[in-house]
Amino acid sequence: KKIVFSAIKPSGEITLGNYLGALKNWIGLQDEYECFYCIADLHAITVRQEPKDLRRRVLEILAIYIAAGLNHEKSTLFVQSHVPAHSEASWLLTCTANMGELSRMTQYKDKTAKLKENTSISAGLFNYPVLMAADILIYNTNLVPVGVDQKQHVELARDIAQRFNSSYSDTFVLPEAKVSESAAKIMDLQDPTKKMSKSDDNENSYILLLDPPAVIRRKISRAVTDSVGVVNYTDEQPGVKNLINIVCAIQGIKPEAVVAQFEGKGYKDFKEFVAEVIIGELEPVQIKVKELLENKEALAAIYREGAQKASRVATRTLRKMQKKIGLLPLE
Ligand code: AQP
Repeated sequence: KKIVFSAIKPSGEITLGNYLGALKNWIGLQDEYECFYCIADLHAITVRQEPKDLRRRVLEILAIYIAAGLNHEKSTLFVQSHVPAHSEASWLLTCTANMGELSRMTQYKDKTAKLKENTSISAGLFNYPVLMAADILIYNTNLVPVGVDQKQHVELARDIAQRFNSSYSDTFVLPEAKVSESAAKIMDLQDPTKKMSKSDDNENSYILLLDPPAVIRRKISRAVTDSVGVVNYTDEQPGVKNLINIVCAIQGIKPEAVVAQFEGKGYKDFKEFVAEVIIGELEPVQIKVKELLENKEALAAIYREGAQKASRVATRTLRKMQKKIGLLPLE
């Protein structure tokens, strides 16, 4: 079986963007591939997190994974920091990556550009793509299902793998990004020229997976559109286009079908429809999340088992890397 790896970082609550761009697409891969789905807590701490929020969110995200349809008997569900091989492999790959390629990563440039002047930037934020390369490579991953914003990082992982393979000898499988079409990039509801992000300061800019129906209705009704007043699927109307994309990603239909449905109708009707589509998708997941969070021991059993399964594979690759580099084995 080919191998799939993907992760979400608990740097905020999961958004509709994370769900449609990533998680929803992971579910269908479980039968065909051997899947490793991780909660990337080490990635979240590249910017400061409140310790108790971070702990709560990791468990919540595990519950969301399961509620959305990931099955721990088919896939390996685990927490990144529970598998030390990620950090160890990351250092080894830090010595393979170079400053130039890391400086060219657009996510790093965007994130640092947003920081206020004189805010110190952690070296972790700069090194983030190397840790991500380690995440992917230690499982011999073939496919990485991600949103389009992460495509560049997967390509970097591939470059680093290739370099390691040619400096030592064939070690890593070369991974490929798998980007879903309609949900590749869900945009910010307040500024549809930038992507929806969980760490945005303005809560109206995103829908959270756990937002109650009333909040979803309110946020969608406030979503920025335009003065055209007609539901069209075009770059000239990025706000409307984004709402159409959301519907398409949820219902698996084409934009033209949504446009046809709203011919002769205004944005109010359209937005009410979009909100109900989102609620219809998220409500059943929310109910299951609540149930799962009532039994924390059962969740702990799942992440413990996941860590064991992941560690077996990851440690094997790590040992291979150490040996090729020339580190003296302990045993
Ligand atoms: N707006 C989006 N549309 C489609 N896919 C998205 N993803 C993120 N935002 C969108 C995909 O979600 C997965 C998990 O992302 P992540 O948590 O690892 O990091 P991120 O891409 O940096 O996500 P955020 O929400 O923007 O987090 P912050 O604000 O903390 O940086 C990835 O597959 C990503 O492509």
